[in-house]
Amino acid sequence: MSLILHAGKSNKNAYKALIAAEYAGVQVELAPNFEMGVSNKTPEFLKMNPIGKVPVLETPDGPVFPVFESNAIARYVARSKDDNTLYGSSLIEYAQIEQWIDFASMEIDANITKWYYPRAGYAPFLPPAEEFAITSLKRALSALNSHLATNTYLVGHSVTLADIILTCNLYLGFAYILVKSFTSEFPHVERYFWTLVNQPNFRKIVGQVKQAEAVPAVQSAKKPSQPKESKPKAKSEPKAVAKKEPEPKEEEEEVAPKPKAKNPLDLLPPSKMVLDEWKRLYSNTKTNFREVAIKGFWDMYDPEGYSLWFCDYKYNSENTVSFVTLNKVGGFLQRMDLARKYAFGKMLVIGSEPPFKVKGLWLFRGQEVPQFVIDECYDMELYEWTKVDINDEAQKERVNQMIEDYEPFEGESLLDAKCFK
Ligand SMILES: N[C@@H](CCC(=O)N[C@@H](CS)C(=O)NCC(=O)O)C(=O)O
Repeated sequence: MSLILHAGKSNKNAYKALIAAEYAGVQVELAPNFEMGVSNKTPEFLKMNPIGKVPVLETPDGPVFPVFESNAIARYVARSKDDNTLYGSSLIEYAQIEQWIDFASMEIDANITKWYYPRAGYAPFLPPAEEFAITSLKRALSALNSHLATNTYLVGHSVTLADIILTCNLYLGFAYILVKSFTSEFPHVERYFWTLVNQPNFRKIVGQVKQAEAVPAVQSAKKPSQPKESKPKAKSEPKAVAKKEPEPKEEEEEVAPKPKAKNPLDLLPPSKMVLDEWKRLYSNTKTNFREVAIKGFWDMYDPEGYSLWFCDYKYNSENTVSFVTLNKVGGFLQRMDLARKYAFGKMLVIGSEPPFKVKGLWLFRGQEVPQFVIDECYDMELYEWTKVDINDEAQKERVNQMIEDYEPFEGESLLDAKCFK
């Protein structure tokens, strides 16, 4: 039997329970026909949550035993099945998960909403209060960034309830107010956020997330949400602290969709090199790699239609834990999915002991690292990019060795070699 969750479809607080349900294998359904401002003001709803806020969960014990407050709901969902690791596997992990849940709520969510809600018109705008919220948020993100430099997840080696709650809170920020120039100060938080929101269990609930392109301009405070019948715009008085569920997706839908622009790389003069042919040759060559694949690569290579690039991770000294380093590279390749039609890449994780070096080779359509990749994939700025001079035999040999996973590479063994094709 499904648990019923009362909330709108784009409520980040409801996402917490819905994502936890995916991980825990619990069935949770959104109440049908829920309408924000109407459904949560009925007498039946107010019996479940007297403050009239969402989300609220109906439990199998009936409407007399509902649960409100999104963290409590997510905890209930996570604990309604025993055989999952959302709460870790020891008392100390449990305590740390609770610690990060509080941190996510009090230090991250509270400061993001203190910054965003006044700008969106859900609370009064006071410049010194905004300044304090931003300073406090930066302080929290900086601590989080340091923790994530050596940890893939907040606690242990897999997703826990703390990651779910923190990511949902960060989602509101990334989607509506935390622009790239703000988040780039916290590269490990960026890597963590994009890796988690792209996990299938998150993606299924949240969909594809796009980072805010601008900090919203200040709006005048909106009126409180009212049942539709009362025609709130005509009759109700504006109330300074009126708070309404931000329903971003619905807001977005009001804007007419822009026609999809053609990728500028599709407008380049045709190339004799067919990327898929090279990818096939690479995948199908099992023996005599030098003679077959590498030779085939240079026979196909079109230096006018394509360019080759070395990349070098800028923060190798932080690569102190092997699986965190491997996850970092894996996440990068996942995020490069948008460039599959235009790129081929090899990423080497080098060294037999920490700190590991991450170096790569990329083949891109065109003569530059494509701008849409720089714009969309934040990992790009974590690397130093150098165009390969194919007239330099030493550089050409380095290309060959990277394609081939040659060992020892620059005198060191390889921990791993990942291919993007
Ligand atoms: N601390 C609560 C916050 C709930 C909350 O603020 N809900 C908003 C939507 S995100 C709401 O229902 N607003 C309607 C109102 O204020 O009347 C939780 O985590 O569940």
